[in-house]
Amino acid sequence: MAETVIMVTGGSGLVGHGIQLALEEDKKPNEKWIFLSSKDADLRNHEATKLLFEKYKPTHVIHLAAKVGGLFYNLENNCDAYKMNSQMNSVVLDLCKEYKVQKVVSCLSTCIFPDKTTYPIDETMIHNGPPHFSIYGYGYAKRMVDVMNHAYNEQYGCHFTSVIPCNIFGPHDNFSLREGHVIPGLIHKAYLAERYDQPLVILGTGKPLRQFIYSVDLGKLIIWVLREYPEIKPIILAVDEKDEISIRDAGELVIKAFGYKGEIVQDLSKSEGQFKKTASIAKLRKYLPGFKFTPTKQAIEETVNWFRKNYETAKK
Ligand code: NAP
Ligand code: GFB
Repeated sequence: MAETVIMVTGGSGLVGHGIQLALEEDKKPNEKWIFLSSKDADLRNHEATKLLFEKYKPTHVIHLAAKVGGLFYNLENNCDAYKMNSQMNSVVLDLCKEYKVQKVVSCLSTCIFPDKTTYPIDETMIHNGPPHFSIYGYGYAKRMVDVMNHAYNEQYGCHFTSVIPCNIFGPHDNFSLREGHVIPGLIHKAYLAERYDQPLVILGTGKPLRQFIYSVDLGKLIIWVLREYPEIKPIILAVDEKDEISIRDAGELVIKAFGYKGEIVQDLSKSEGQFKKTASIAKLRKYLPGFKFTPTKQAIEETVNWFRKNYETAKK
């Protein structure tokens, strides 16, 4: 059987490690997996990236690479977020077409849906109105991936598709207090609060709602999309709507996982971003009715343990 060569751009990040962890129990003999980081090439540079395609001749690509940040990064960097992500996406998809890659799975995000919307959000709603002001740069760059997927398929017959994850967390996350997402941010702050006996600050009221998916669960689902999902249209990969929790709930789970007994302070001076972006996984459930997600409490405990063990080398 011909070998399948799967090149994962952005493979050194949170989701890339989620896929690597998922593969530990699901490797196939004829699959060769290559996990890239920016050290292999800056994917905004067409020539440097072409050398990677020349070297690996991938039959499949999972395109994760992106300039990713939480609410506070995106609020201040909408222009850079648009520019860097749209450059990477154009270079990668064009080379996938040039090298006749059999299938490409790219990554969007539930934060790119219209801010003014009905709930639950579903895959048909991506382009129905502007995204939330806090992430329009990143949001439009991601939406153009869906547009390019359809255009490459229509004009050149390419099999390019995309997944739309909700908020993700897990080992190898970006724990930066300035640029990271909420769960790694709270884990990092709880670690410092415990170590230096200082209050744990939760930004905002804690009322906004989020669906949080464990990176290993997402890794399993992305592997399934690569191997089995037949459509060009995107598919939402999130936990069930009923498992949506508030930021405050997430904070409580982090504090419990640490056994933190200190003071918790709210900083109401900061923006809270989107109040909710509840996404439906009805389409995923049609394909995978029995898929089981790791309980959020257990996933946060595992991430806290990972962070404690890897504090010195964790991205922060
Ligand atoms: P991440 O941990 O920040 O990793 C980003 C990856 O992209 C890293 O491997 C990084 O390489 C690589 N990269 C960044 N700029 C690059 C460049 N110019 N050239 C080559 N590689 C570059 O991100 P993540 O959280 O795993 O996100 C993976 C995908 O999921 C992204 O497309 C993101 O938009 C999407 N997503 C993330 C979330 C979330 O909550 N985290 C939610 C929804 C969707 P280095 O390691 O060398 O920097
Ligand atoms: O994960 P996050 O930064 O981004 O979550 P989004 C922001 C929410 O968590 C806001 C609250 O309601 C914040 O007020 N929050 C509380 C905190 N404490 C903290 C903290 O210490 N750090 C952070 N960051 N937030 C992201 C997009 O939006 O959604 C990304 O910016 C990505 O591009 C992701 O697509 C899925 O969930 O608001």
